[in-house]
Amino acid sequence: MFASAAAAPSSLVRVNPEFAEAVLNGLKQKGQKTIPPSWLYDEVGSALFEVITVLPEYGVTRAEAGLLSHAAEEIVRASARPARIVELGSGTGTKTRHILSAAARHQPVHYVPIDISAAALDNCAKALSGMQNVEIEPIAATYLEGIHEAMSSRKSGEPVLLLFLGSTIGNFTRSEAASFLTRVWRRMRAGDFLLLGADLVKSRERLISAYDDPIGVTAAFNLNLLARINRELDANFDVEQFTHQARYNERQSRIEMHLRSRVAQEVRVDALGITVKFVAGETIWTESSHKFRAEEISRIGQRSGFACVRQWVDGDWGFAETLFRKTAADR
Ligand code: AVJ
Repeated sequence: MFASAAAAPSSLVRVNPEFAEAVLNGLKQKGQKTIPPSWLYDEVGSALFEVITVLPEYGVTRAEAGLLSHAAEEIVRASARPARIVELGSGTGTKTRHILSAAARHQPVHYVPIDISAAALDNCAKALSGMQNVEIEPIAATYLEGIHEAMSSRKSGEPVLLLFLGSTIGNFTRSEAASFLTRVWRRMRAGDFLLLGADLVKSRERLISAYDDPIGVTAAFNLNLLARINRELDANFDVEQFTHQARYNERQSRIEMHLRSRVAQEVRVDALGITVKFVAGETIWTESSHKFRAEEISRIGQRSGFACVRQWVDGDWGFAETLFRKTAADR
């Protein structure tokens, strides 16, 4: 086990035990080293991700914002003019603003962003604070715990629109995505809606330049994970001895981000009391970003118990917004 007081880092930052455990498990496992993508988003990583969303090569966020701004009124009408809108991941609220203002034209709206990061919730609440007719009730929790809380604190009979945007679903494998949506379905009530944003399959060239942009923002976003391990877990990664790599796995239609060791090297992680060996060319796998076919998204939702109400597709970039409804209380 890692948690020994004697090996505590010299920095004043308190060690996040979940981060410590993820890094320990990920770097000590035999074969492919892996660290889950949620750890890319410390303060620096989140700021770099915001830059990624405005890069010309990364069309994901622009495509979704365009869809939401054009279809907001339709989405709100198709989801029974919801008075309670719950969102997984709070982001900066820029995309959600379109939906909120369309819904708030009909009636006062409660907006419930769910995020593990209290800082992210704060930013989101600040960004959306001035909105007419919108009351914000943030929940700091994991997605599934947060949904449970957001669903049970509603007024009886009040249907919910749940937003899961940005293609965050793409971080799951296909089978994980289906079981996650089943768990979401269980926490919802009949008559509730789910709006799911997902990035679509496109050419290898577009995907590689979206995830390995020419000015290196995505590389910095990925490499920051090593700098974060240095900062928070007292490690001595020489960040310059690693490179960012984006691979397209055609069979799984997903981008895989890796951090590749340029040379054979050893790295100490003092807070964990371990030394990690890398052979030249060995990688840490830091993210998978799955790309879907539009019909596939409705099928995944249907397999989890939802009825597909409608889909909006941006054909220029290739992004889909799919609206699902929970029709019955059990299946
Ligand atoms: C936030 C998970 C949707 O997969 O496109 C962007 C994260 N990683 N560039 C994505 C990301 C590298 C992003 N998601």
